Amino acid sequence: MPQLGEGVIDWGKDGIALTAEQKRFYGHNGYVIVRKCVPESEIDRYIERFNYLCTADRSEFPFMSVMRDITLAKTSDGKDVSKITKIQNWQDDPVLFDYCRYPTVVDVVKDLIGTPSSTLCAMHTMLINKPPDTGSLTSRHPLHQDLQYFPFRPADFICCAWTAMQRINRANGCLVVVPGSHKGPLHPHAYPNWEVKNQAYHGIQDYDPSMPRTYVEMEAGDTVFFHPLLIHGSGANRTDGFRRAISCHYANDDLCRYYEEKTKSQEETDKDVMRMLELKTKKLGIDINDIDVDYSFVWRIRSRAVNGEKCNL
Ligand SMILES: O=C(O)CCC(=O)C(=O)O
Repeated sequence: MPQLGEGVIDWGKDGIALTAEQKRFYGHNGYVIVRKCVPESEIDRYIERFNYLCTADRSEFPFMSVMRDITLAKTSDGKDVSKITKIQNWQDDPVLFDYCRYPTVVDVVKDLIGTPSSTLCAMHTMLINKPPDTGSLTSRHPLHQDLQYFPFRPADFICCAWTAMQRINRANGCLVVVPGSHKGPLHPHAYPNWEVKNQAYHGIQDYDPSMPRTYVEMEAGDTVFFHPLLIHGSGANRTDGFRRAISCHYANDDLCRYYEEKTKSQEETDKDVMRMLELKTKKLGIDINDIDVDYSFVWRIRSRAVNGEKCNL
């Protein structure tokens, strides 16, 4: 029997959205796939909004970050949708935030990290537009654990929802997961030993390649929910089209708290994230070195309750 979320989650009982069997699958494997979780009509709205946000005046969304693939960045005018690989931190965008609040998604997350009355916070929002690989394999995402980036705990009350916005398979770079790896420790991360690499895409250093991997192939609207210690990544996009997915990391606001302790490798990741924030806020005329800002501050200003009112995060 899984021990995750002991005392809060009843793994033997059906939840609001998941059967007991689906919940147990998550407990054993660290992920569960819910097919057709988000309707295509919603996905179409998010795609339309993504296209708008890429070209819009960004001063309306000062904290949203727009990332470009390292090999495409130099060839772009910054607003060319085809060069944008990811938009993050769109928690204040009224259209995209509907994804974080989408009732089926929220119900599944409550089944995995809370109870029907738990307050959930959206901690990190992303829409990933994986570009066709330029030949440098920079469209890959190295194997990593999301907890590496998070200064809040306990890990068992954090969960990511990642929804395919189209058919996603091995050809266009589906997610790859190592089932059961969420039961292990947080491994040391660093930049991978690749010739060219994207900023803040850190990977596990002591990865054991003999661990069996599962390729998560999905159709539009299918959603995979996964634990923040689950080892995962994604392959290169070897097709001519973009591969899109939308995701939100949730934390149970009743049970999670910010946490100061970090490993040496987390200190390096945190520095990278802080450097990115520094560049962003400089453009807004704010020097974060002039104010007393720690790493948890970055997350406090991003987190948004998806139901109820946040008290802790
Ligand atoms: O969508 C992908 O390719 C992987 C995304 C991911 O794992 C991440 O951004 O942490």
